[in-house]
Amino acid sequence: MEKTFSIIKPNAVKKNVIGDIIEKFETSGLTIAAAKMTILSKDKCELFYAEHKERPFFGELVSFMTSGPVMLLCLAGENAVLKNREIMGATDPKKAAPGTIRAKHGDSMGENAVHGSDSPASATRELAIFFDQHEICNL
Ligand code: 3AN
Repeated sequence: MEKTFSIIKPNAVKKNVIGDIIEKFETSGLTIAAAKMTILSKDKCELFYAEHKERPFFGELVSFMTSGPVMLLCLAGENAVLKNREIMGATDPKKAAPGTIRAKHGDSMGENAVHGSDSPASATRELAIFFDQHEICNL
């Protein structure tokens, strides 16, 4: 059973669509192994997005991601990383395939409703930033 990391971003939480997004995960074969509502600290958010530090949108990205509550999730399932990337859709909601979470709930490149790890190695790194090992259920 593979695990991946997901964030339901502040714009999606504000729109009250957490339930709709979780339903999409569950009906696509992913199971919630951990969940946490929180507001990200600037420090943890910058650590999480460290690879984008030099990008022009970094400041805007951190300020948006710390602007309100988010839901942090560990999703488990067969090929969870790839499956979650498919369910999310492309980074730009305008280019995301119909039926994907970003096509439905994304507002822009930055405010694109969800994050999902891009590889099993990223999933391990990202989960370790936000969850203690005992907080993740082995399903
Ligand atoms: P993805 O989340 O689809 O893997 P990345 O890794 O290229 O996309 O980008 C990480 C995050 O940075 C994205 N989720 C998005 O919120 C933000 N981002 C990427 N490109 C832009 C951009 N041109 N303007 C604003 N934010 C961006």
